[in-house]
Amino acid sequence: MDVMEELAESSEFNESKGPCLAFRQAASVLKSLPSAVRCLGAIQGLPWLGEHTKAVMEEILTFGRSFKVEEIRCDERYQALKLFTSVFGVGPKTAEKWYRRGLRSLKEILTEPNIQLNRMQRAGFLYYSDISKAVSKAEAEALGCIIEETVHWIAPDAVLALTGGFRRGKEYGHDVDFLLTVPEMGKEEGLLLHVIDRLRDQGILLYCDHQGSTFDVSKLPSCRFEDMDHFQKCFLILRLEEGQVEGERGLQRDPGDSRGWRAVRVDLVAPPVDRYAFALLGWTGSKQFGRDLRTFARKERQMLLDNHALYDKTKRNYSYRRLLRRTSLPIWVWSMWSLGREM
Ligand code: 8DG
Ligand code: MN
Ligand code: MN
Repeated sequence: MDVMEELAESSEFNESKGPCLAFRQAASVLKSLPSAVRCLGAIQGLPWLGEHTKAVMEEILTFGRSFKVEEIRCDERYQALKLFTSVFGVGPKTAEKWYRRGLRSLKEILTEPNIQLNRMQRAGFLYYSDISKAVSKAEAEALGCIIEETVHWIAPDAVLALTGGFRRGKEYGHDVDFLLTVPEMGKEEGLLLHVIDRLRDQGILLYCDHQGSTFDVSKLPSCRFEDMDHFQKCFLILRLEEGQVEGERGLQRDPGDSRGWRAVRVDLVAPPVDRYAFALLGWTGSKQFGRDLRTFARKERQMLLDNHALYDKTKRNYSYRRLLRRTSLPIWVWSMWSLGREM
């Protein structure tokens, strides 16, 4: 399945959206199987496995490796784009631009005089070795305690939830995602800014990119999964001290590193309380699961679902609580999970 992720990534770099999605779907189906595939017969009848995927799997089952994937791994362009996009703030477009200018390593980018990095990319390079290391569950929990204390010091009735991969039970993640809100509508606006100020005062805010809310109540839910949601949010880099992490392993870092702290990427999202359920569902992920759930809503239920709302196209209305109960959204979620979609 890692092979499928690599094929998806390579298609993404080539801007081949169809194949990219197909390989991601294949990867998530394979991940959801109870055991490793040992023969082609084992994947007969499974959804989302197209000819391309089957051909790659046949190669692996026959020769123990895929020549197509090996070719990609050796490809100079793939290697460079993969390296460049591993920097926080660098997307495929910027990576491609750098590649076209003949740049191949991170050092070359940093020493090339004509390259202007934006603030996010500068932070990405500055903390590169830390934020490219996986974040453990113990580290995520430690950050959860810090943020919870900060949030509750400001608003004792605030609600905070750990989302993203850790909410799905993953042991490691590339960042830590949180959702926060308050029972009184509109109050969440100021809360997030206040939290950021407090983290800064505590000396643990290494980087902050705050995005105000662009949420428009009158807009229908978006059909495109690629559209980001419009809630107020911030992408942070926080400083986590060694003593704050429980467990024998402590901080994830290099063996010779004696700093006693590491940098961690954190996302905070602050939806208004009446959108909390939809935001929680969306931000729990996985991306593939979110995409499938929206397709299911549209095709099987004639409804539009996104991170803000669920809209009934046949009745042309939203009615959040009633709709949530009537359409049994929690039951869809449960049944799709139990059908083995990627966790
Ligand atoms: P990881 O960090 O452990 O690698 O995985 P993850 O937690 O699943 O991925 P993520 O990139 O941190 O995003 C968490 C989930 O949030 C992801 O499944 C998709 C969803 N999501 C939204 N809106 C947005 C958004 O605006 N940006 C990002 N990055 N993710 C979003 O619903
Ligand atoms: Mn995450
Ligand atoms: Mn995230």
